[in-house]
Amino acid sequence: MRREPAIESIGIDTWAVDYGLLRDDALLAEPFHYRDARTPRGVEAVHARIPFGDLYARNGLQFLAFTSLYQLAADERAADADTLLLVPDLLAHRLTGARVAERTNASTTGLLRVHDREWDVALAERIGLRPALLPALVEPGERIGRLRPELAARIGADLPVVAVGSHDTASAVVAAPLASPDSAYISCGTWGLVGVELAAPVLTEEARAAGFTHELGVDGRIRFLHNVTGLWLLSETVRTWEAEDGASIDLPALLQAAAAAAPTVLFDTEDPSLSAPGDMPARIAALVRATGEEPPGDRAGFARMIVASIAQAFADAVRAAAALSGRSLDAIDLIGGGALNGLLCQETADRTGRPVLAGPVEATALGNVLVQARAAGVFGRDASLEELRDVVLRTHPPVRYAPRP
Ligand code: LFR
Repeated sequence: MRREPAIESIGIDTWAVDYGLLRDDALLAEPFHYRDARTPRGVEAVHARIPFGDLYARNGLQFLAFTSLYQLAADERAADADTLLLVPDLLAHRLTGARVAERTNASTTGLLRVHDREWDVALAERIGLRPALLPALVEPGERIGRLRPELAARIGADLPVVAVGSHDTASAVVAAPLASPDSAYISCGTWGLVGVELAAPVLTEEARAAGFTHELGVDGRIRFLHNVTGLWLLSETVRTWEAEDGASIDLPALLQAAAAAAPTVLFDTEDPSLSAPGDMPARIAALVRATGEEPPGDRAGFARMIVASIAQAFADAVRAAAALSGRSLDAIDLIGGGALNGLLCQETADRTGRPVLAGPVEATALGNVLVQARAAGVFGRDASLEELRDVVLRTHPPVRYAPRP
């Protein structure tokens, strides 16, 4: 039976690492996006004060130049602020007036200790940040506050804002079915977040060298994963072609043609030249030519090369996740928008030799809503993540892609 009960609460998730700085409740300036050229400026400043190996031992994060602590080290406005709020917390503050830091997303700042999951005050001071900027941490499921009265009046509902896995990837992993402990996940949108769920960190030299991160999940789980460049490469390419054509491109038709195109040369999706917005086809072609190969001359072939290269990077990361965590691998849950890309799912199955279970597509939204529903008592307040995932499996059966020989 379909039921459409009234809205009970609001839960907010967004991408990670980006933040706003407040003074006296007002934003000091528009937040920067992590793909902005400003972002890597702080890397040297931080590493001059604390080498990367020491950082990894404290925060367990893979090196990404846009991790909040590097951004903050290059942000002159931090000196004038009284509060730092990550994007979902900033939105929650606008809605409720409360200033909190939801823990899963806080774990992407680099300023949370991997061992006890509290703010690393000593690290903040060492990189010149006043610890008073860091708000109290809250867990997914905790109430952040109620709508400001003027907002409640405007929409005619006095709703609570409830903390969820406010890092979109944390919410997505809640809705990854993970039917066996040997399941890996790939949360695929702009990025592919490739990994496994763990109960305890794997802070080995090998994990550090392989770029594996320890982001926090809902219910204290650890998202042991590696950021792989995802469909960003395809969407930026399509954006460039659309600008050339002055017309929009039919993506499903392009992917269908790509699936029918001949297998192509691959390129390194992790090349730093591909991370900023811009003319993606030209940059990819330059990378391919630098290896002495020629990129496909038509768009279908080019799209196939992009998708297969992403799938290869996924396969490498899935294997690394299994080896580093000591798991054998029996299936891969590919969740998020990438689950709609049949070519990507099939190529990933082929290149890992494991079945890919695709979906749910709206994993992030589902994971967000499930945590709110649990907080509202829908499943019992102590329902486990496994019980929530069971709901996902029953309501969103995945599409199976078997590996081809
Ligand atoms: C995915 C994501 C990734 C994070 C990147 C930047 O949307 O949140 O998990 O590494 O965006 O925030």
